[in-house]
Order: sequence, then C-alpha cells, then structure tokens
Amino acid sequence: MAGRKGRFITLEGGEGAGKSTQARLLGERLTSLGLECVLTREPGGSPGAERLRRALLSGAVAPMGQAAEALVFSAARIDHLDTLIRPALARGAWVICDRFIDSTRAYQGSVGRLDPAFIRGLEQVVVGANWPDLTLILDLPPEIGLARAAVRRGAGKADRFEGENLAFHEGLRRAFLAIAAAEPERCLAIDATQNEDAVARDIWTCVDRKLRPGRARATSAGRPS
Ligand code: T5A
Repeated sequence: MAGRKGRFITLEGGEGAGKSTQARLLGERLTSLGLECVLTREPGGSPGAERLRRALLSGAVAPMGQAAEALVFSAARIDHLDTLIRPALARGAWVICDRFIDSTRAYQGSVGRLDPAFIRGLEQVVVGANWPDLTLILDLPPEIGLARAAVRRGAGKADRFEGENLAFHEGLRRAFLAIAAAEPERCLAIDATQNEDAVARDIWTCVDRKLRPGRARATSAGRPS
C-alpha cells in the first residue's frame, strides 16, 4: 500500500479460537520492543463501526439477507480503515486486527454462499490495496472454540453467529483452512488447541520470521528525529 510505513497483522478463525487473547499478547510483545502498536477488532474498531457491530451481532441485520449483512460489515470496514487503520499504518504503527476481510470471505462468502464475484467485488472496493502483511488463522475443532466462548460468556446470550449449528461452524473451519492453503504468502494456520503460551510462541515465530519486528525497531531508532 502506498504510504504504508507500519505493518498490518490480522487474526482470523472460528468462535472462541483465542484471537482476542493472542492479539493482546502479540501487542504486548511488540510494544516491549519499543514499537507503537494499535490493537483493534472487526466488526468495530472505530466509533461508527462499533455502532454497526451492535446491529450486526444483535441479529437485527440478518433478516435482510446475507448480501445486506455483507454490505453492513463492509460499511463498518470502510469507516475502520479510513479513521483508524490507514492513519496508523501511515505513521508507522503496527496494527493488529482481531478479524478482517477473511471473516467476510468465510462467514458471508463460503458458508453464507454469496456469489464469489460479489465477495471479490467487495474486496476490491473496500480493501483495495490495504491487505494485511500477515494473517494468522487460529485453527481448532469448533466444539472446543464454542465451549471456550460459552465459558467466557457465562450467563450471557449467544450472539448472531455463536448461535448457529455445528455444521455452520465446521464449514467455517474448512473455509479458513482453504484461505490459508490458497494464500500461503500472506496466511499461516496456527494450531489453536494448544495452551495460550504455546500458541503465542508459534505466532511470535511467524511474526518474527516474516516481518522482523526487531529490525523495524532498530531502523526507526536509527532514524534522525
Ligand atoms: N463476522 C465478523 C462476520 O460474519 N463477518 C465479518 O466480516 C466479520 C469481521 C464477531 C462475529 O462477527 C462475525 C464473526 C463473529 O461471529 P466477536 O464477538 O468479535 O464477533 O467474536 P469472535 O471474533 O469469535 O471472538 P470471541 O471473543 O468469541 O473469540 P476469540 O477472540 O477467538 O477468543 P478469546 O481470545 O476471547 O478466547 C475465548 C475464551 O477462551 C480462552 C480465553 O481466556 C477466553 O475465556 N482461551 C483459551 N483457553 C484455553 N486455551 C487457549 N489457548 C485459550 N485461548 C483463549
């Protein structure tokens, strides 16, 4: 992306895979190297997109159909990119985003059965040149992820997508693994059945090998102010 000085990392996968946990741990590690790190999420991440998140996760948009839902996720993404992600990358920050465009591909595209041409069109219009440098796909059997999400939720109600049946979540797992296989340059699947520390170690190995954060720090430290 023209004007990008920072790095853009996304975490993807099914419900309860550990994305938020690992986004936080990765952010702490990058910050400890002296890098500016922006932790964010989708849907949401900016005030406008957080309003759309509430509508999406409450199920209020679902009766309008898959295409309308994909467009509302896209509207949220446009605001998020414009107001938070692009400015952060332009000033040299490392942006870590909990879900991004691959969630639209998997949930609305593969499992929601929207026309692949429609999804590709959204990718071109909404994401354009703002593709992640690295996408980490946290992979685990959906039964484990849903059980983790249920423990964390406690007595709270399952949201629009958590409440779908097991076949839906198995389809999502296949869709994310297919994305990882199709785009090995950008995406890496991580075994998310391991404990938090082991998953964090695998993620750090990938980030370090592909994006060299230590070198980025050395370069920015050497820059004249
Ligand atoms: N969506 C989103 C679309 O349909 N299209 C789109 O384009 C986009 C962007 C977002 C929903 O919107 C859909 C997908 C989603 O359904 P959300 O609330 O943000 O909703 O849901 P998730 O992203 O699925 O977030 P979760 O919070 O459910 O899961 P995480 O972030 O993967 O998991 P995390 O880190 O919160 O961990 C869950 C629990 O497990 C524990 C944690 O402590 C926590 O209690 N845990 C572990 N336990 C054991 N071992 C480990 N390794 C663990 N890691 C975490």
